Amino acid sequence: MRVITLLLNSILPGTILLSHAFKAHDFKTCSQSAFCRRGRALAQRASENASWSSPYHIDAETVSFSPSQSSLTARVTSFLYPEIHFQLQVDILKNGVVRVRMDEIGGLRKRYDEAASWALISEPALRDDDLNWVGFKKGKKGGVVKAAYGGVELAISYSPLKITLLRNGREEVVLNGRGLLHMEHFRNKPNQTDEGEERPSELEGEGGEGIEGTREQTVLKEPANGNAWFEGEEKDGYWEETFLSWTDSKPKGPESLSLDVDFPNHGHVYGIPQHAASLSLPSTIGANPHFSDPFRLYNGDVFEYDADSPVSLYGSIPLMHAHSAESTVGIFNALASETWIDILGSPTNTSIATHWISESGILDLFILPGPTPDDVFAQYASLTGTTPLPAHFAIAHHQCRWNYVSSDDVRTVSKRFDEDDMPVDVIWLDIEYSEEHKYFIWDEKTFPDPVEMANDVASVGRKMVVIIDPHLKRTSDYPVFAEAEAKKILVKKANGEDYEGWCWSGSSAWVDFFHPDSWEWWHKLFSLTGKTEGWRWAKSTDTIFIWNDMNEPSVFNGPEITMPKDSIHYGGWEHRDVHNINGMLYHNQTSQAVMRRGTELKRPFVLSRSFFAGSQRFGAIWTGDNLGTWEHMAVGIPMTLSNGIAGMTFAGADVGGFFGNPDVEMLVRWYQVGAFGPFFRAHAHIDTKRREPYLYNEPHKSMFRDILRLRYSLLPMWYTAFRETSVTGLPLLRPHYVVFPKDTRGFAIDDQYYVGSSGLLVKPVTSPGAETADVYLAEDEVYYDYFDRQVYRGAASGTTVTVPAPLSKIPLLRRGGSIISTRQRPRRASPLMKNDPFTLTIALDRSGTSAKGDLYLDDGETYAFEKGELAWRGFRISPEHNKKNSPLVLHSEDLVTLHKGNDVVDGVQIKSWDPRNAFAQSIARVYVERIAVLGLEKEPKSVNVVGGKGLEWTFSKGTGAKGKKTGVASALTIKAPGVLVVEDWQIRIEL
Ligand code: NBV
Repeated sequence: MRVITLLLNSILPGTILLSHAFKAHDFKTCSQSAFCRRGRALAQRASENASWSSPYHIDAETVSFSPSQSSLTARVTSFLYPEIHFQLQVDILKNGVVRVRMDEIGGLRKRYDEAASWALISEPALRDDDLNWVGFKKGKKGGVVKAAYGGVELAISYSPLKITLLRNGREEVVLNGRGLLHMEHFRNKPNQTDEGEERPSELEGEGGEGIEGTREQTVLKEPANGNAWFEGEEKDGYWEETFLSWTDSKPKGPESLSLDVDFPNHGHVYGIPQHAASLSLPSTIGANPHFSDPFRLYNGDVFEYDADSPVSLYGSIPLMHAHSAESTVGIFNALASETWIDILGSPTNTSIATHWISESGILDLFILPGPTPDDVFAQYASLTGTTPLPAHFAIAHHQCRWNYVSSDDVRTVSKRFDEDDMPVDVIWLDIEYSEEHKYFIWDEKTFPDPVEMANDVASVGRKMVVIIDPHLKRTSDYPVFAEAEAKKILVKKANGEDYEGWCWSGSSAWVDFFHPDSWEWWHKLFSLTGKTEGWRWAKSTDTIFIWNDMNEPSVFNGPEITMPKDSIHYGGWEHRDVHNINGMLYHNQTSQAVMRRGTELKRPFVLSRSFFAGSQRFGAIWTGDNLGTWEHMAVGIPMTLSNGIAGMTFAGADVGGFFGNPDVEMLVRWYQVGAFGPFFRAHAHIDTKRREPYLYNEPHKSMFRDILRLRYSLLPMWYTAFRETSVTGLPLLRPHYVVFPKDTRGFAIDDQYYVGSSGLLVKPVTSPGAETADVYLAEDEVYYDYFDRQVYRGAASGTTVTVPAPLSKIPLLRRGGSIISTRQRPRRASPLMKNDPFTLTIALDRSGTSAKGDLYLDDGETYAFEKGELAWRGFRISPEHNKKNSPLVLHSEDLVTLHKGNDVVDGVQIKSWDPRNAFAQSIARVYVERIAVLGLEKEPKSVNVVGGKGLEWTFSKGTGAKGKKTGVASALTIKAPGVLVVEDWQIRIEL
């Protein structure tokens, strides 16, 4: 903190110093946010009024259907304001997803309606061409329409308006069942506010540039019977509100949206990241003092956040899963404005009521019908996309610090890793590389030779990541600012002038990435070809990748450390409408810039702090400024799991904690957590002691080395898992409810997880002094300790086993039935492993005879894989025949050929698949150096390559996989089997 204050002192003039900055009280609670107060008060009135009924109803004569009956439109009116109408549209999409949209018709102004267009990969298609389609039909008695499809039924009741998704007659999702729907219509501002304050008349009726379809300004009559029972007595914060020293002018007046979304038959909800909270989300109404406020989604730079709280952090994804043993369903509420979500679980834990309150925007909600978690992932991925296959180095080990202070410091860090035989792929540079925080511009005093530095780092296969923050120092000698100003692409203040705020660079401006003119220009800055006009980052190389921090955006002297809500973006939209998307657009454009900067398209790597639904398409995120405490280490796991639930699976927390000086025990454990997370980066605040792993003494130094080497040996597994998520949208880290959706005992488990489909079950230790760890096994299957082959047996009803976990060891089990490919040669950086041989480890399942796994490989940096330049191998062991003591045969197969017949294999465009493609040929000599088979019942009689030679092997006696046995598993080790990884072969084990 001291250093931050010093830094701030040096960049900010005198007394505006942020004595108030970076504290919990800098951020609003619901009671400090007028629309949230209004929304919660509405819910309160509803709960206290037994005869409460939603005033919103469908005007029956306006109901119409699309020709295919997959889309319904209708006019909705509230009894309270008969002159105001809303257009409702309910679409049933191709994959069974239901989209519900509602907007005011001909309102005085226009509600923001573009959030979904930024989040979605494309406009989703209607279920038009489905032959078995039974579309919307009016109910016999009227007053309800129904559509039945794919095992579910959608029922829309007219009055009050209610939308229900049913499965086998059971209610799965109910919208407006409790009557909390309220789309505050646009109104005329009275000349005087309730507080008696005069308002400038020119703000009245402003909708912003280019917004069409506004209604004549009519003065609405108050309903005769009064609306106070519904809207409340007070016009609370309709036209203006003040928080600390900031006043938010609200030229559009009240326009909030409230909706209850209930899950009458689901006891757990997950998702809506990012919060430091458990995976299974707690109730926000009730006794828990940490969760007395609703979960908030409002991207913010939250300093030293609490490890157990509904406070909004850096990113927002309005995606929620609801889960029970019977089904999983999802909700994607495509809103980009500040949003609060109350959650109320029933005392019996069998139903959950949620209430979503957003400041602005149209209703645009997607119901994902499931019924399995995997289905919900696929449905969400079909809307917002998946994490593309990253550049291979990005999944390796990253070393960061605020700051490596000079190019020689960088060289030394890289060298020190080598001297201690610790692998690392990326050295990062934080903001101090730049001259006066003018990003892109190297501080020549400390970084006189950036290109040579990057090349030196690259000489051992390493990359660099350099930070580019979005605040631009407002000085004409900074070409990035000068060009942006000249192009008129900066965010504006409410009065139309360029917005100015304070950040690291002092007085700063922000590019409006909603402005299409900013896109090509931003890409050009990164060009390495020199074939562009204007300024570009010439002092860069293609081994330098990018980190986008502070893109919520963080503004030191702004309300809640961000931009005022009445700032104006392209199209005249207010910042309040688009706040949660802002960071994603920056991430998107940087990612495209990096992808296109050379002569050939290359996979980009851009880390972003802020994110929204769809951000997974643009790179990785991290969980921001955590603390070096056990508590923060622990909560990083459910946070990463929650991000994965919401599609943002390429995520991780700062290893070691950003703030503070973790002791060595904590740091070793944190590396273990990081090594089993998708994004694995050590990072530390400028005020902390250096803590690179080579700085420690034995025995800890070896522990760090071992865990880093373990990560590297498992990179083939991680890359294969990334391939899978890039195709399916399934998260890389899978919590229990995802893997065992019917096992109620696992629904709240969030401190252990499976990695992809590899069968690895991880239970990181996150408390001091541990010698053992309890691991929950949800199934009747054999599990093997990764390191010593100790056998643990699960039970169909679930059971907990105790696994030794001394400091040197992360509790890590292999699920019986899995085959994992590793590379065991220690290297300095992952590109140097390209031609290394593989080890296959086969963990036989409880039958003692079967297991399978896959291995995906490609060049790791280009898009040639989309044209079939790849190898996707399947390994499978099974008995040769059904008789007792049958030999076991291990098959190596080409999975693309097995999937052939489709032009597209799992999303990979393969026109005419050639297993001998150029990439496969480039690794044609890469061989399998060892095969281990765990859990054989007895020593083999012989082992040979089918059609080839007999092989050398050793057998270590031990427990077989069959039956309820414990002890150390038997292990057959086949050394140098002489088989090639990209070829088909079979190995026969005679028993
Ligand atoms: O750029 C400095 C830091 C960075 O190290 C950290 O990872 C970000 O989350 N940045 C925030 C700004 C200042 C934090 C106090």
